[in-house]
Amino acid sequence: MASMNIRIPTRQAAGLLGAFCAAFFGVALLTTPLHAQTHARTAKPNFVLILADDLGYGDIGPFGSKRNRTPHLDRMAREGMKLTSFYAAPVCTPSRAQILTGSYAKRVSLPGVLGPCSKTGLSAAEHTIGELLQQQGYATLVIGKWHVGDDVSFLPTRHGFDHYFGLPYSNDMGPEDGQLGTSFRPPLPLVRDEKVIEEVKPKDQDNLTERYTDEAVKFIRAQKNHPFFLYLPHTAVHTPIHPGHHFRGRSASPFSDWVEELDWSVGKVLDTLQALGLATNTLVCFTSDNGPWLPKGTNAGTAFPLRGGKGSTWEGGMREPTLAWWPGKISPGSSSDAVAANFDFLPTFVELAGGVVPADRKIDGKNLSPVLLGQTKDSPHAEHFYFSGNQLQAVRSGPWKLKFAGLGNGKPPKPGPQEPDPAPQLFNLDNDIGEQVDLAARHPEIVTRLQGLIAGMDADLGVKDQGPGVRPAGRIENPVGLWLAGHPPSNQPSKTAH
Ligand SMILES: [Ca+2]
Repeated sequence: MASMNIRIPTRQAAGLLGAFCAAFFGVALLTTPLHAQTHARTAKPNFVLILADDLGYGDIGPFGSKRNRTPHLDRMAREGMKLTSFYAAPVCTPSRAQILTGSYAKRVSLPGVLGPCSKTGLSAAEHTIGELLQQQGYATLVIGKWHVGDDVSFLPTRHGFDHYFGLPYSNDMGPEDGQLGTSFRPPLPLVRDEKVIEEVKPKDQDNLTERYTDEAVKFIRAQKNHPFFLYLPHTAVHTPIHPGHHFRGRSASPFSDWVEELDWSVGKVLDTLQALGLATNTLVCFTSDNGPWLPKGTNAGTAFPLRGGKGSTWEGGMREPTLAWWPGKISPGSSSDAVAANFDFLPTFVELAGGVVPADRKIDGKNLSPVLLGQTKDSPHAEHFYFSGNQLQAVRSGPWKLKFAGLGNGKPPKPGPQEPDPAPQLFNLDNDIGEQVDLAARHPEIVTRLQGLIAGMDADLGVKDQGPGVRPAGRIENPVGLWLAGHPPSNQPSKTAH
């Protein structure tokens, strides 16, 4: 595989700034001992965020899986912290939008799954996690599934990442797979930075996890003396299921094989950090983008003991198996049930890097580092909201969850007039993590309090219309799809591509 050519324009700019500062503060630098300068340069922690796709709450050993062998994730939990009330969005695109912007997907107008040649994508006006860490002098790389827009203007290199390598959207969005009906589907593109370098055929998908992992290891080695942020959103374990040949057939099912390969990949990252002496200066987080895609049967994971799966606002759709590892900083074998969410990565990483999240717009994320570092057991969130697309369907405050829409186990609504939703249901998640016992009639005062929280969110982001807190997505009228130069697909972008 070709080695990565590191091109880092922001650091050239940082170099110019550094030269200016050195001239201006030259006397101070000359009087500072060299070892102190070196320490100041290396003190910023590195960040690695590993995201699985469609992996369920019960799919890894630390969260109770007996089906999938995950020794490396087991080790990550043993040496780090398990986050047991950590939330994503119910599907791919909004979940990634939350990670990148630190905000609810509805707030940044990316509530639904984007297809190839999408007219919408991540707005250039957002301060992404990559952009904010670049400003702190970090080298930034995305490897894997981006999925917040595939026009070049929406790609990672335009949103705060020095480089990109990966399949930019779901692995079932190529011509071989029928998930998107008749909408436009070019061959699956493998992209480096802003160029398609290969068409990914089904058999090529078998190699993706290994290739992503090789790129990750190379990047970490190349940046060992420089602060870095590696965002590694795997294609695994989204259908179609494609474990690598070293893993295929080694467990009970292809799905389990792929989980085990994903686990191997995590181990490679951890081992590389330790071999380079970077472990004590690197925060590694592992989570999933949404719950298991249950209708896929044996090709789906499990959210057990949670109710529901991908697409739903039951816990199984949005609560993810999450681990945080930072030897010497995060207490080994610890666990936190504090409510947290994937939009917390942005403020957490930026503040740990010594930066400040810009206050020119509302973001929903909070700095989780006091929880991770054992300074508090309390969640920074007084409440958490569950959206399905643009519809608010539930709210959680402490142990209490009020679910007032989407009560049909997450199945998509049938066309035509909809039946009115049944009465809101209230669950105590501390005692009833599987959302089986409706306590609404027993605790009307709690229902009323939670309904007040819903009213507050409705006033912010709106119900049917967009509220004042909604910011527009990026939009491009004539998106250029991703395909090999000189090899446009035979079918052209459809006017219905959204
Ligand atoms: Ca997903």
